[in-house]
Amino acid sequence: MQKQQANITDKIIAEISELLANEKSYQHVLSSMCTPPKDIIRTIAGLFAEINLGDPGLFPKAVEMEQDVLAELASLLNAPQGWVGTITSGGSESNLLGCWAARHWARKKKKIQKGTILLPLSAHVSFEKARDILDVKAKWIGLDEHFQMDITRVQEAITKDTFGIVGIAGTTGTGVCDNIKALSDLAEDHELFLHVDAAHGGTIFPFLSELGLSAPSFAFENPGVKSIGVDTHKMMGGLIPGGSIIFREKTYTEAIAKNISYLSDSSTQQLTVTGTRPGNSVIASWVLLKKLGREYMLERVRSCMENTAYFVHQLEQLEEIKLPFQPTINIIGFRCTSIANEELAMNLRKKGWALSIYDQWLRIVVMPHVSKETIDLFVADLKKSIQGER
Ligand code: 0PR
Repeated sequence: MQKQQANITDKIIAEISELLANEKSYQHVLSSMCTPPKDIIRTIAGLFAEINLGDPGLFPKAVEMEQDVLAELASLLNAPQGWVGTITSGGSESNLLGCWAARHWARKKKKIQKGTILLPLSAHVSFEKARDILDVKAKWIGLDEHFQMDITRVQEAITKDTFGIVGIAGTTGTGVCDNIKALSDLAEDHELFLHVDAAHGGTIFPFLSELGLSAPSFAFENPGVKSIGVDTHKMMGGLIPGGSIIFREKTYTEAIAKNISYLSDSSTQQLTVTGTRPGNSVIASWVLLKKLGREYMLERVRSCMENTAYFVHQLEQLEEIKLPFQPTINIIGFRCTSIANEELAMNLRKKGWALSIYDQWLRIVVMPHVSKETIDLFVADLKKSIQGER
């Protein structure tokens, strides 16, 4: 009977493997902020699949593990005593929660019902969703020559209708960190809620100075910052879905926090949009942050930064290739002087590469799966594409 069961399992897995055979393995993926998990994380995904953090009373130890993970993240973000947070489904949910908190705070504190939030043009699309869901107004601010939200333009855009600012620590397109200190000063001066989207950069910037690289100040050491989102399913290598949001103090979660009277522990509050939440993702983050710890993250960031420098060096050898910015983290942009971006991208896609097309450049994210060998293979194909080989 057991043998029969094993045979059925093997058969189904073989069938799925065949179905997905043509899905991209990460080998040629240069467009993703996700990366294949370590074996221990894969094992955890299966072993703890039934743990649901949406019903904390059933899984009190897992709830403690969530708090442990949040405490590790809060410490990376220099969160002051009194912070509160939650694990989310990723950057989009964290951004929605940050904007939701800001809207509520503005209604209460500033009596602004339907105000405006200022965002950099580099903001992730999740903020457009947040604007629509929350029914607020958004004003997009242009970038300066460093691809940062232009501080002068932010200053000029602030009116009595403005209730919040969003700064990005590691933009999706360039990896640049906005000038959070200047945004924080403006937020303090004009009494605005500043949310920082550190979905990608939040697990990179805290390690750069130890690696001898320049590290911007992006977190709670800036007093205007009221909430920060950091993903666990990006650079950290946690399970999908996994993100987080940390608030400076509990008051900012007033609108979001919900007690659910019929749950097995009705004293705990949900701070998320989602109800049922995957415990295995939180346990995976717990292993990465508590068991593998700082050494693991440092090594991960170090090797991605080293490979980014190697990648940049290889690209700079090609006369037709121009880099619109020098990478500050593991995100590279490039364009070709002789071929339009779309055509070049299509050409490379035909050769099996996945990379992202932006208005003025093609984007590569140098995640842990992007090895030097992969970079060499890609650069060889890029050379062929430039030389006109289809
Ligand atoms: N904030 C920033 C700065 C982001 O870059 C992203 C996603 C988000 C928020 C939203 O995060 P979630 O996707 O977790 O909700 N950035 C990547 C992007 O849009 C997400 C991604 C990941 C896309 C893997 C493709 C892919 O293969 O480019």
